[in-house]
Amino acid sequence: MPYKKDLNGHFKLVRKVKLVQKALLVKKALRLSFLFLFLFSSCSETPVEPKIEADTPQSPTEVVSPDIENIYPIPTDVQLKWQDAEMVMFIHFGIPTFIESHLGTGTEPAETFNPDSANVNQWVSVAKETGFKYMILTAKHHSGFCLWPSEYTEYSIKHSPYKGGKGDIVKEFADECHAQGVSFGYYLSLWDMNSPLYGTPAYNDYYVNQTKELCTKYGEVGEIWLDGFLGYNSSITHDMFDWQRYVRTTKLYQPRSLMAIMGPDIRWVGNEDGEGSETDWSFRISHPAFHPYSDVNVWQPSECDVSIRPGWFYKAWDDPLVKSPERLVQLYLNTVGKNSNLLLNVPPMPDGNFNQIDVNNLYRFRQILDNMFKTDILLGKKATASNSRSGEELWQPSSALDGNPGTFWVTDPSVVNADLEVELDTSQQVNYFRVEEAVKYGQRVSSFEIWGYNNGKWVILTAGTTIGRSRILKLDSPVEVEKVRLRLLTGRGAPAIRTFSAFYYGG
Ligand code: FUL
Repeated sequence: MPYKKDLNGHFKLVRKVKLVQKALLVKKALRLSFLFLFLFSSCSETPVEPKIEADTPQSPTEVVSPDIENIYPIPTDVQLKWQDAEMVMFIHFGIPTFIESHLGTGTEPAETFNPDSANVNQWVSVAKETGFKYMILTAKHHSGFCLWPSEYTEYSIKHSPYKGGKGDIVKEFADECHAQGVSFGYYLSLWDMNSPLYGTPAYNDYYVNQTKELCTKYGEVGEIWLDGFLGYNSSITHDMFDWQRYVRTTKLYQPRSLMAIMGPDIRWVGNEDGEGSETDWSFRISHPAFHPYSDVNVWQPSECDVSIRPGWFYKAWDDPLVKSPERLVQLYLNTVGKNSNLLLNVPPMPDGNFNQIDVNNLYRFRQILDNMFKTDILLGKKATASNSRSGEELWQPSSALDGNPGTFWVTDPSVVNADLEVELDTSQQVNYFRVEEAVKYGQRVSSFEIWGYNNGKWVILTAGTTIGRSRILKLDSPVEVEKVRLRLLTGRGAPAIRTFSAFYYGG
């Protein structure tokens, strides 16, 4: 019951926040008692060395603004974590790695799959070091060939030369992900060119059995990709598949997994070019195929899949066409900057390694991003707002400028239209803005503007519709500003802004 689960997730969040608040209170009390001890001991004749608690700096996530009202739907804690992760790495590896086509026919012999190794350590390390916290491996792509020794088909790694037929790349990959603290995920293609059952009702059992294998043998699963592509036979249609059963089975064994595309938790953005939408709501009307109720809004954030190469599988002739670091940065801005997650495919070569060009471009991409967002011009600056919710210090404007994603500025419940103004110490050049809503209480803002003040006048610099988990806006050219203003125009309720930041990046 995903709707109920949403609420459960929320209650868990509330409990978590309350626990953190309690812990902070205890910490405060401890500090006070140490102070009291210190004062008391300094009055006595024999000075006692006061035992003062080492001042451990609080990690920013320890401090959170108090709860506000939800504007439904809201994310589960797992969805929120996934959205905050921003980037997922896709690994397409299989029969097409060893042939010319990107699809195969389902009839290539299993021996075709013949990698020297599967350098899972490199895949996961590169992903982790360049900022990808989730990964998805094509356990089975459209050819039907399985990278694990499935009990339900002979078309798998067990009949390939890899490790003399004793190999299991899903296991190697999952183990490495778990060891490095990266979330393990898999893609299990629905379209199966090898299975004689495909297109018959019995295929549902086959698919569910393979789902069970993947959900029970490889530890915790993060994201599962359920591609909606059914192949080119027009007589095979979506209503021939038991989507509800796939969801039930998956959630039974992996209740905290996120089912993407033809699943209830993550939605496809609608293209495979890494292009987010100008207006992106992280929810939509429930889908009758995989939600057990109809006509209600459900939280389902978007994801943009795209390959670092022209195709999904590695082809040596694509080497000169690997996306440049600058193009990867653009993809980040067009996806994460538009309230979506970036799902970037990096396909290993037939020898089981990433190509060095892909690796170099990924590290350079990371370096550019880090430089771009290194210095937040608005961090800790003086801020005022046309309205702020009274009663809590952590709901005030400074909470949007403290670099802490757990705190936010929020207006009174009835105030949707509001300004947040920030004054800089000296005038500064700026060309990027980043705004984030506290979406754990629901997504609210539907239009906003950003203004800049210089030489005695305010001018509008940029504008947008939705904000959501993250919105990044790039100005055509840098401008000099003494003050900036975030103007929230319309929305579904009181705006709750956890981040308002600005950067200058000259490239
Ligand atoms: C598509 C598939 O047809 C492609 O081969 C690829 O796997 C992509 C991620 O999804 O629908």
